Amino acid sequence: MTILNKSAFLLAASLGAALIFAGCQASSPNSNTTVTTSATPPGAQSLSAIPRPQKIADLMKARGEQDQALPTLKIVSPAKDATINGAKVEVKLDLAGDLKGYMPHKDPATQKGNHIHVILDNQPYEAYYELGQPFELRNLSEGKHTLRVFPSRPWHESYKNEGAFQLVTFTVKGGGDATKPTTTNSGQTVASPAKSPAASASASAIPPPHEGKDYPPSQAGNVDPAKPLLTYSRPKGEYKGEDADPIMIDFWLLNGKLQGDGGDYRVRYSVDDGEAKFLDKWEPIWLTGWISGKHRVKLELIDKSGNVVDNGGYNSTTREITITK
Ligand SMILES: [Cu+2]
Repeated sequence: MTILNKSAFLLAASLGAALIFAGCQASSPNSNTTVTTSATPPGAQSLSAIPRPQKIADLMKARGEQDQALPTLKIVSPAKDATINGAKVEVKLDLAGDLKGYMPHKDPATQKGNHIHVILDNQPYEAYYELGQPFELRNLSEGKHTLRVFPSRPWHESYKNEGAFQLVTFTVKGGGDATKPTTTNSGQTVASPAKSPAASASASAIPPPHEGKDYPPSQAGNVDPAKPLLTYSRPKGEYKGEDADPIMIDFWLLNGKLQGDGGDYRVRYSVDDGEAKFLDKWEPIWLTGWISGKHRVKLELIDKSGNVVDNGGYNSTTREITITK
């Protein structure tokens, strides 16, 4: 930067700051009278990307070398193209690679920790913490399904190294029952149609339930694992309080490079069907400016011509999230 450019930049920056400051000052005395004529409609949301939050940078520092780990996964069960009788499928994974201390586990005190993102078909991921026990995919509908897995950090940012992501297709014969009770992620029954008093009395003697999830019906997309595949990971579910701003967008990209990484592809995202924005590097971003309520986040893999890359429908995914500030 030349000296002239630098001073022009500084001048522009200070002018900008002065304008913002002046704006604040000017608006406050009349705020009582101008509030109803404001140009901003109530509930409008303006999002902007910010650098990795300090909170997360601090977490990384506290983890030693873990963020430089190169964890790899192997799906031991279900086997590729397996046919499984019954609605329950056990997921068993082998974790290997250069782990540098990386190990999935939920800390009972904080309810946080390294975990695996487990994705059935194109449903929102489930978190899987204790790999010593299988993760149960329960109440699966009959037919073909896909399973995708990849390792994640406590703040849900995925590991993006070669071998971290795995996908298998399998088939369920004799599917699940939509009238089954709903269970939580840890497998505890939330609402059961019948429970005997004896079962409750001996509850403390029952070993803790496996991690798992009762799934609503879904089918596999017609996915070609050799073609570019975008896997939506975050955001999902509910965000409350200090977790509600900023919110991270993160994804897994298989068989393709983004333009900023020397490839041909782009990831297009939009929130609440608003203006489309592009991600040209495979890394998470953090968006700030969310307002309370339900929001739709859409992530798509786009080719050079600006079209969504077809791969079984998975390359265009929309999730609804709920924010409570
Ligand atoms: Cu996660």
